[in-house]
Amino acid sequence: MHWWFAARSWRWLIAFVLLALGLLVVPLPKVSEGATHHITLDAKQFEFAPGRVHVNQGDRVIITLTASDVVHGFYLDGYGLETRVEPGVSQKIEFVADKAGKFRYRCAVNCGSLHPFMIGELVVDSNTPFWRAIALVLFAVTGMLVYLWQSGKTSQEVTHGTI
Ligand SMILES: [Cu+2]
Repeated sequence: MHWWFAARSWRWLIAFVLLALGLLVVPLPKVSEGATHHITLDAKQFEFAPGRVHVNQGDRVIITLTASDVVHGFYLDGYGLETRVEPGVSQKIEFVADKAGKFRYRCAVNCGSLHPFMIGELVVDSNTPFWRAIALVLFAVTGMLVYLWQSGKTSQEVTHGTI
């Protein structure tokens, strides 16, 4: 076995072990750990009440949609959820807010002159805990140091080899 092959596989082995450790230390976000939000959303000409809904990423959201005057609709951007609600007959929409960001919900049934302005906003806060970010940074720095250390060693070996 050539020396360079040994050096390379050694480096790959370290990279692999670090990656495995990193995956152990940094667990993937669990969708099931979120809270459940029951939200009653009333649609009327020409607004939703509440006009803004705030949840955390991974939360289960159960929206009870009502219409207090005419037939309205509900369409949630980003999640592609859609329903139609008639006065007196409430509708349930249930989903897990797994995407972080701001998503507009809008009326999906033409309910009158100001229908295009019937827009609300769902805010989904990212729930990456602080320690998880720290672990990621430590993992990256350790990996970089090991890499630099290994490449320094290899260049020394190269120098020795050419002499
Ligand atoms: Cu409408």
